[in-house]
Amino acid sequence: MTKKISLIGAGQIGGTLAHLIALKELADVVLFDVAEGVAKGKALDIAQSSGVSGFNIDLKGTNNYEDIKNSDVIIITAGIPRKPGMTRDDLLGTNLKIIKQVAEGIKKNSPNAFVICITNPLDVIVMALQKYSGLPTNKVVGMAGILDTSRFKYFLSKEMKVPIKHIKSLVLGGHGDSMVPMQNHTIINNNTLSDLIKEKKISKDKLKFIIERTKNGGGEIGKLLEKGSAFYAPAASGVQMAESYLKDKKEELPCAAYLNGEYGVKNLYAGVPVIIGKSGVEKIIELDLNSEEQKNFEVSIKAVRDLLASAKKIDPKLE
Ligand code: TXD
Repeated sequence: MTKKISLIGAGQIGGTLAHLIALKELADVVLFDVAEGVAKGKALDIAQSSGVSGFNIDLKGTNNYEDIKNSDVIIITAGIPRKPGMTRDDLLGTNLKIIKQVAEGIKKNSPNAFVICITNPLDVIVMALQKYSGLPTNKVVGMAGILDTSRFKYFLSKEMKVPIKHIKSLVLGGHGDSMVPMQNHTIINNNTLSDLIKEKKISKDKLKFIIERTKNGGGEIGKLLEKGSAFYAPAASGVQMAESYLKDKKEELPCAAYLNGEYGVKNLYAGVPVIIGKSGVEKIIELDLNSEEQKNFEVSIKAVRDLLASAKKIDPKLE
């Protein structure tokens, strides 16, 4: 039977998600947005490309939550994106209100779906989504680590002149400024990044520059675009998570997942490697961190906790 993916938010990322899902024939697509015309217009436009691309799935645009009934996967991008100069955290108040409505729509219409949240500020919004919806924590997950890792891999591949497929990497922690690239878990042509630094194949300064550029990856694009923020790479990252779930691929992917003691963290969403298969988040992979990675991870966790405290001030129900 054809699977169903509902996309809540039909903006830049939502539209790109719909197109990628269609091209891969991953599932039928429902595009939901409060801006009804945008959802319907994009669904129709993509559907009309099937004559050229040859895909055979249904696409529907809507502003009615009943249309998301019985979704296998729901991907949320509803919210306002960053404007130049804004931090992800500036988005908190508005996006919390939006996510509450979305959570209620999902709870009522499609409580068995695997839900992937993309809306920023990611770690706190995904936590709020899980609390507001009451869905099990293994079925609510956030997308950020795949994107941060992909950006890191891209910059490394350009610097080291190595095809990106020959690079394996992992970025841990919160999305953006507090992410933690893992040097011992970054493998370039069978060598760890730590070894490559020792062998002077890449200088510490170059690596520092790449890490900073990765952390600021979204900001750099936002500045160039002037309006809106990155959407191609974020959408590709969301699709990888949906595909691993729908096809039970059990891929190991860095995602914002609910920690209940893992990494010494309780009752918080943070970016860690997880296995995604037919049961959702099937396992959290606990890596050995060296002291510097541990320190950076703790800074990252503190940033998420601080922002969560601000969220709780806005809505005490998040306690
Ligand atoms: O790594 C990551 N997680 C991210 C996250 C990478 C890039 C961008 N990231 C965030 O995704 C960004 O900061 C935003 O919070 C979301 C969505 O980004 P996008 O670029 O797609 O934003 P758009 O184009 O403004 O689209 C948002 C849509 C828009 O069409 C609104 O009408 C709609 O959300 N919207 C709603 N839909 C449903 N329900 C409600 N309440 C609603 N409010 C706005």
